[in-house]
This record gives sequence, structure tokens and C-alpha cells, in this order.
Amino acid sequence: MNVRKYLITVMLVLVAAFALADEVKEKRVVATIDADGIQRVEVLGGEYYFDPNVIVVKVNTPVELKVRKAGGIAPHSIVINAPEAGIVFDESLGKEPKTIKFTPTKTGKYPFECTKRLLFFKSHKDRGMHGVIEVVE
Ligand SMILES: [Cu+2]
Repeated sequence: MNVRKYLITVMLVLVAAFALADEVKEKRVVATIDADGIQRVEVLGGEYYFDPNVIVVKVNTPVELKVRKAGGIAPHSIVINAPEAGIVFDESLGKEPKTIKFTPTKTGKYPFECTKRLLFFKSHKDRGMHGVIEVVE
């Protein structure tokens, strides 16, 4: 077999695999500040996405994320670990909404993800369950 042809085929397959892995559509929400000074955002987690997956919040202003799970039997979580910005939580998602409260103290982009994974399958994160909290001035 022609080695060059083989290598090109392998490369094309790899490129396609990467393209598919990156196929997460951005759903961006810019939080508005309620009359009581709190930024409230509702977040839905499902197979395999977060909606929204880009959450823009204002620094030094309290945030309440109301998180819940869409249908389906797979368990989901929402996890972020950014102590430098005062944003640390690890919650499992249920049908009943849970409220996560924090106040971001530093601007920047802080990734969150679902940490669930079934046996040897791809993690939910790798399947698209990840997002970013963007803290702005
Ligand atoms: Cu998940």
C-alpha cells in the first residue's frame, strides 16, 4: 500500500475528529443586574451541553446561578474551581433547580464543566459539557 496515501488518510481522519470535538456552539448570556443588585442566570445542563455555555458577569457583583438538568437519565454536574476569582462550586444537577451563589472578585475567563463520565466512554466534558464564566469590569 502507498504509505503516503495511508498517512494522508490518517491525517484527514484526525482532522475530522478534532473538528467534531470542537463543534460546540456558543450560547452567550450577558447577565443583567436585578433591582436588588444580584445578577441572576438560569443554566440548563443536558446531553451533552450547557445552555448558556458562556456566562458574562460583572466583577464584584453577587451572582446567583439557577442550575438544573434537562431530561435524560445520565447524571450531570457543574464544577468550577477558580479560587483566585472567588468562584468555586461543585454541584450535581437535578430536575429541581439549585441556586449557586458567589461574587466574582477578579476579571478573566474561568472554565466550568460536567465531570461525569460513564465507564470508559468519553467524558461529558469531551462531549461538549463545558463552558466559561467570563468576569468583566
Ligand atoms: Cu454531564
